[in-house]
Amino acid sequence: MKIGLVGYQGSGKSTLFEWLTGIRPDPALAHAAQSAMAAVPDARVEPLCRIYQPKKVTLASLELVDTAGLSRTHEGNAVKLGLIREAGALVVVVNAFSAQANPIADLNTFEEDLLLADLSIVSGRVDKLKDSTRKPRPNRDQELAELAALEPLSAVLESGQPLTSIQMSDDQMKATRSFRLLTEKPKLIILNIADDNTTPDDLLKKVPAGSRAVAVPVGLELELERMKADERAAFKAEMGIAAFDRDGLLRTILEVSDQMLYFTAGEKEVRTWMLRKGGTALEAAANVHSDLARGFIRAETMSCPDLIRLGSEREIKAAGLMRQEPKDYILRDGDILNIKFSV
Ligand SMILES: Nc1nc2c(ncn2[C@@H]2O[C@H](COP(=O)(O)OP(=O)(O)O)[C@@H](O)[C@H]2O)c(=O)[nH]1
Ligand SMILES: [Mg+2]
Repeated sequence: MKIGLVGYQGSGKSTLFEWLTGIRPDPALAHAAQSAMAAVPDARVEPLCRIYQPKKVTLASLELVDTAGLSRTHEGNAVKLGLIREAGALVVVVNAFSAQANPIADLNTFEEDLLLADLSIVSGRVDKLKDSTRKPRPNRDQELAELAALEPLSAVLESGQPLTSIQMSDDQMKATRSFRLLTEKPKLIILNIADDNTTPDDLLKKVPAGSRAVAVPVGLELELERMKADERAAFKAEMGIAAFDRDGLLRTILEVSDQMLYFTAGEKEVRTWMLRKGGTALEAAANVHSDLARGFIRAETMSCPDLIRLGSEREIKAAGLMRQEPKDYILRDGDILNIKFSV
C-alpha cells in the first residue's frame, strides 16, 4: 500500500519521511517522488512469538512516498500531484511550527489544489464526451452513459466539495477508476507543530471536519529518534516531554488507509499481512502466495486475542475456537490464518 506524503514546500514532509522510515530523502531528488518502507509494529506480535518461538518475524509494511512540495502559487501543482495518483491514501503535512504559519488556511488552499487537479481531469473528459457525442457514432450510447455519470461529479468538484463527500454510483466508480482522483483518497492530516507547543488541541479543533487530524512536533521527533537511548531519556526528562508514539502513528495511517492486519504463525515464522477492510480469505491467501489462492480449500482461522488468552493451538481447538472458513469469508483484524490448499 502506497502512502503519499503531500503538502506545501517546507511543511516537513521529508522530515516526517525520515522519522517514519529511518531513511533520509536525497535532497538532489527533491523534485521527484522517493519511497521507502515502514514496518507497521503490532502489540500482538510479541505474545505470539512467546507461543510459537519462531525463527523469524516479519512485519507488514507501508510504502511511504515523499513527494515534491506544492507551490503556493498553484503553478505546476497539477503535474506534481499527478505523481501521487498511485497512492492509496494521503498524509497531508501542514506547517504549524513557524511563527508566520497559518496552518488552517494552508489546509484549505491545499484541499483546493486537490479539487482543482481532479476537476481539470473530470471536466476535461466531460468536454471531450460532449463533443464526441454530438454526432452519431458506434459507441455513442456508451459515451452518453459515461457523460451522465461524470457530469454530476464535475458539479460536485466545482462546488468545492471533495468526492469523499458523496456516495458514488457503480457507473461513476467505473467512469473514474482510471483517473485515480485525489479527493477520493482517504486522508490523514498532520499538523507539524513547534517543539514547545503544549496546547495543540486549540488548533486541532479548527481543522475542517471530514478528515482525521493529529498534531505532531515532527522536527523534535526526528531529533529524538537520532539520539542514543540513554541520551534520549535524559533529554526527555530534562525538557519534560513525552515522545509521540511513532508506532501509533503508523497504525493510524494503516487505519485511515482502510487496511487491517492478519497473521500467519508457526515455528518457522510469525508474520503480519495487510489487507483492505472487507477483504476475503481468498484475497488474504493470494497475498501470501498465488498457489494458496489457486488451490484454496479452506482457511483454518483463529483470533489473536483468543490464542494469546489460551496460550496454544491445542487449547484453541479444545475450546472449539478453531474455525474452518471458506473462500468468501470476510477477514477480521487480528485473524490468524492457516490456509489449506491443494497443489
Ligand atoms: N522548528 C521546526 N522545524 C521543522 C519541523 N519540521 C521541519 N522543519 C524544518 O523545516 C524545513 C523544511 O522541512 P522539510 O521536511 O524539508 O519540508 P518539506 O519541503 O515538506 O519536505 C527544514 O529546515 C526542517 O528542519 C518542525 O517540526 N519544527
Ligand atoms: Mg521535501
